[in-house]
Amino acid sequence: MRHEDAAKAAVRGLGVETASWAYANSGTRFKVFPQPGVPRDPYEKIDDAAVVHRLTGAAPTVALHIPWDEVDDYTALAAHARDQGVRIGAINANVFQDDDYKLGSVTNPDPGVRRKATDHLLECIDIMDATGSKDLKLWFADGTNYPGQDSIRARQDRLAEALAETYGRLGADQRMLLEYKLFEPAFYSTDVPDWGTSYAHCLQLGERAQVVIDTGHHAPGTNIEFIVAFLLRAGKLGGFDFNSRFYADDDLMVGAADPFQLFRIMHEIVSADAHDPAQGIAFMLDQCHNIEPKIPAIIRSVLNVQEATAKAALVDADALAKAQQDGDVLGANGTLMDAFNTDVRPLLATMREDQGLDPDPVAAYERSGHFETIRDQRVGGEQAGWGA
Ligand code: LRH
Ligand code: MN
Ligand code: MN
Repeated sequence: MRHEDAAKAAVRGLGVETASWAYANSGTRFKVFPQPGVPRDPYEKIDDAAVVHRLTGAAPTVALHIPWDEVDDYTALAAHARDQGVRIGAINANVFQDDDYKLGSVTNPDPGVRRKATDHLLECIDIMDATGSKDLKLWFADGTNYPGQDSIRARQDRLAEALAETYGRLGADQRMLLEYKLFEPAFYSTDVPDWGTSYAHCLQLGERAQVVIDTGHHAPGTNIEFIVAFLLRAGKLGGFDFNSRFYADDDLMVGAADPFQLFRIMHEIVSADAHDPAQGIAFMLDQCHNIEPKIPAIIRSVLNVQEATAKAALVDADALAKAQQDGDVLGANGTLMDAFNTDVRPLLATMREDQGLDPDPVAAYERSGHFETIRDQRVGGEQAGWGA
């Protein structure tokens, strides 16, 4: 297969999961700027996700966050998604916005609070059963602010206990995806601060526990593609929360701040054939669109992932392997850079035309009149519950 055909094939198979909360109003702790036309309930968030999928052909699933997306009937919500042409993706558990969780959720020193938190994780598995979701995504805000505030070791024991109980409740075809984050909201110690901690817990839990890499959750300068390569080799990479950052957990559009980093990540993925959907890696977006219009920003983000994937698939693998084997440092690096520096937009435009899509999904959205419709129909849209 020609490199260009291989690139198109790699991109065509890739599904990017969008996040329900990205369609709702969000902001920083300083201010939320409400936007016209944002969804008023989870049903409308799914409607927006379906618009993104219709225009890109590449966003077939949408992640929920519970209780932000709480509804009476999850079977009905999943049916609504199906009617709109999308499916429910990961169920994200939220154990970080209740007064009881001031000192932590599953690692709280109070066994009653730990019970409440673990019960919420179990409830999220009920929602997976009702919606057909295969992934339980866990991120814990747990940690401490002051040295001596709590026992770091005891908190690890409590975490392991809650994870084991939750893992035991998973169905045979369901996974637990454990996300880590360097710091925030805890500032002194975080209970799952890095991939090593997540990996160690997942290893102990079993095959269906895997690590999620949120690209915004690392110290500046961290080599994320190394983490990708390591976890892939160990069979422990469950997926990504894609976004980009300049300083901390900025949650900006993936590929906006550092498209080269996204390319390097996708190079590790493509060179291990892990973009093949059969490998089960979840390519999710975890972003907030605080000042830019949300649906076009999410479309742009999907395209950014596609562009990085196409470039990664254009890497001349034979030439790279030969240069590496020969110790040709400049040749190897040049092979990678040739692919990165290729403008893949024309290739992706023709791929979309072959798929019966508009070659420019952002422009197609602007022309569609969808924004004007939701602006007029939806009054009083929801806040994501994030950064309020
Ligand atoms: C935490 C996080 C996690 C949450 C989401 C809203 O910073 O990345 O994935 O579920 O943000
Ligand atoms: Mn995340
Ligand atoms: Mn985050």
